[in-house]
Amino acid sequence: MRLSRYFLPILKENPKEAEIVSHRLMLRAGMIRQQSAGIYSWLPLGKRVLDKVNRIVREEQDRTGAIEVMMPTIQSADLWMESGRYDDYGKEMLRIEDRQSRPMLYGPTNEEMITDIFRAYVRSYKALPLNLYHIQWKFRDEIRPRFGTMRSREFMMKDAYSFDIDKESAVHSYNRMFLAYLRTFHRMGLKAIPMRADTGPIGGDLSHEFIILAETGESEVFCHKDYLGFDIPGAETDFDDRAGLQSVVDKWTSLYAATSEMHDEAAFADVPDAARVSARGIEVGHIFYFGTKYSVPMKASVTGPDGKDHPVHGGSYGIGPTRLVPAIIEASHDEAGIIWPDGVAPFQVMIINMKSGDGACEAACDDLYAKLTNAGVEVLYDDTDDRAGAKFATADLIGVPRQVIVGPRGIASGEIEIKDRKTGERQTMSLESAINRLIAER
Ligand code: P5A
Repeated sequence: MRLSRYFLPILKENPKEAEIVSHRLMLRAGMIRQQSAGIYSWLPLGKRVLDKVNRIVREEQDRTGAIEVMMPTIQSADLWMESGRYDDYGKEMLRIEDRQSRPMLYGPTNEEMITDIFRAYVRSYKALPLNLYHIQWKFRDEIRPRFGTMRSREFMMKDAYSFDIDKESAVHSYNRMFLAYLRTFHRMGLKAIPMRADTGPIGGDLSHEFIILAETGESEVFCHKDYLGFDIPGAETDFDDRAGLQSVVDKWTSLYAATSEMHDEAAFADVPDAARVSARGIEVGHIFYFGTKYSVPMKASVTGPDGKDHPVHGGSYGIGPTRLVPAIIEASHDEAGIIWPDGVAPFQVMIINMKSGDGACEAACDDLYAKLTNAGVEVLYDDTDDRAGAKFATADLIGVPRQVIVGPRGIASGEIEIKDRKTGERQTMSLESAINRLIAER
């Protein structure tokens, strides 16, 4: 992408409304625009990052055997009356009426709808286990939307729903998601700690929130420091291996970790002084096992091996992609701007032409741009006529991992510089070795 033809509305000034660094940087880097309280448009740079986040989420869901569907954002209130949650949900639910005065709502979550889909088609235990997920917008009329897309009213959620014949297999489905979440957040460069959590309006008694430690986090959390060094399950994990998965979950739940609602002072006091972490955190995922809470009132049952009817055991599993983007920035930035981890970077390489109008520089940049793009590298080429200083500032602000700096002095001897955004390290090399290296690193 040539910057001169792109849409990157960078802000020079710090926006006053932004209280935390991720919100400030997302606005300054032209990633999002607020349309009304807690409702945002995603501009091109933000959209690219959001797509990368969703790609990782999708790959890790698929790896466990979960299957992607797409449910609508607007739901009929009837389903919610069946489950009994229509009245419980309160003011957070945006209720609407269609032209026939039928009560509708903008979905804050989809347990009812997926249960309706399940009961329409599945009759036998032989179709189980089943886990269906989608990545879709949700609306919750939060009292205090704040921090940009971190807590918004309209937000994106990956929500998965599992169906099993009994509690034992439902716990295995829960464990599959538990491991998938560890892998998902790790691939985004985050250290997420599963913590025992309250189940709120979703229900059930087994639940973990996945929390990123961050000073600007909204929740108060307490955990053992060793979690920060635990190994992440590999891509070769066998998601059908019940005992194997259980042992990973046992390890990841063996030490103290709880959100403030579930905090137990006495148990925390048993954690050795030096290992006690009491901090703030951002909830990026939340998983629930709720048994037959929806299947009983909504009559979602299957015939078991015994020939009898069994209400299915369910769980639901949420990740917030539009919250993850600012969470990643909270964890990875410096004074100059964002530092994207490779897996979610909007572009892999940014080419900076230090002297626009200089024939040799332009020829070298065009050559680099064409060769890298043709090899499938995602490149943003700053071909504008801004001065070098402004280009450097933009590159640092938007945080593309590798900057290729092309200037007249270097080019005279066929050389360019590669700067690593994270470490600030610069290396001089020939145009050709730069191309080879950047293609190899793709
Ligand atoms: C689980 C999937 C649920 O709704 N039902 C379907 C269950 N869980 S949850 O904890 O309420 O939300 C799941 C994740 O969605 C993100 N999230 C938000 N992101 C931005 N703004 C919000 N207002 C918001 N509310 C929830 C979080 O990442 C949360 O873990």
